[in-house]
Amino acid sequence: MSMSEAAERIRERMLADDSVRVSVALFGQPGCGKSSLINRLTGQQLAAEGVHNDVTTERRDFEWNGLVLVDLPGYDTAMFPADDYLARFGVLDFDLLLCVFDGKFHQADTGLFHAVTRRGKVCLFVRNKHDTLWQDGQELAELEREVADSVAAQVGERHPVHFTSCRLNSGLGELEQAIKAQLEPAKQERWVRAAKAYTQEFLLEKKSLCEQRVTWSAAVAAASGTIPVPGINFAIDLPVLLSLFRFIRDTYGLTDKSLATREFAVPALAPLVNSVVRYASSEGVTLLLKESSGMVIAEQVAKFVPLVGTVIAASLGFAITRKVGNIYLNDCHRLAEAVLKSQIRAA
Ligand SMILES: Nc1nc2c(ncn2[C@@H]2O[C@H](COP(=O)(O)OP(=O)(O)OP(=O)(O)O)[C@@H](O)[C@H]2O)c(=O)[nH]1
Ligand SMILES: [Mg+2]
Repeated sequence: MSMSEAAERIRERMLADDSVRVSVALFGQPGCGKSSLINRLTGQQLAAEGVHNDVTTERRDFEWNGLVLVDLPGYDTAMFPADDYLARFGVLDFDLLLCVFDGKFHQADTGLFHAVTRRGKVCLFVRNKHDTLWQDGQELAELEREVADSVAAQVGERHPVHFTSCRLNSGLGELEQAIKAQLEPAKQERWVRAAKAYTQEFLLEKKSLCEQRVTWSAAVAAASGTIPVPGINFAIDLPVLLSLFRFIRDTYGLTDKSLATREFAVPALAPLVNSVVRYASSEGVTLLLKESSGMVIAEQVAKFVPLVGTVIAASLGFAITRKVGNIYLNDCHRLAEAVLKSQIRAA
């Protein structure tokens, strides 16, 4: 396989991965925390949360990094009767549904649950506001059992109930793993890219997807390089490297907007935040390439032959772009890890 054939195959594979979408719809009584969950699962401020009761009257889609979270209006109401609800809101096209409730489980939510599960859709129960689950003289585990019992009584069979708190950010990591387990492999990858990490394990899953992307992007950048980069003695496709950096930032949720939040405004993190922002521009990548090119010798070629072919694996351009991609990946990972640790400590 020639260098350009190998690169073309890898490019197609990356495009295919990038076109995968995951859609998760949420339904439940007004105020149970659907908007808050949408924001917690993505780690982005997408939906308006509030104490006001603006009852959802239309389907609302919130999109982040290939993940579509859909806020569904009430089922079987005067406005949206049961008979055309599924077709009207495209309910059977979603990958998964979440039936969200707080307080007691609501009889009104069983109708949609039955309508979708009868048609082979997966619907998980989420009891949000776990922080409010409290009863004088009763153990938490006992209260949780009662919630699961009331779901079983309403629905007619036992189902796992996922307990979350958007206030304390608890239970979200478990819910994310439960959602992931229901998706096919390509969609699982998309889910890992888009969902916010609440555990160290999830962060490491993100890292391994990024490592693979670094290797592929380095191969394509080295193989399709046409414009010489000043200061290095071979051509590299810079836009490919820039999209790699965007991929890594998005996977870790390190957007400009989230970097401006107070979680990142810690003096000790400033150097990492600066690197993550600075190297994501053309000038920044070029600088990083120049700084790193002296340090690289074409390395462990054999390891990469199955992934990118012999010619690319042996090229200096591949070794250097891989090196640069991994430097950027490590900065992003360290930053995300530091913030996650401080969030876990604060909880
Ligand atoms: N204590 C506590 N409050 C929560 C939790 N999740 C959400 N809330 C609060 O509950 C209120 C309603 O949350 P939303 O996320 O707006 O609920 P919603 O289901 O989107 O509401 P509608 O859009 O009106 O149907 C807000 O004041 C949230 O701050 C939680 O886990 N614990
Ligand atoms: Mg809402």
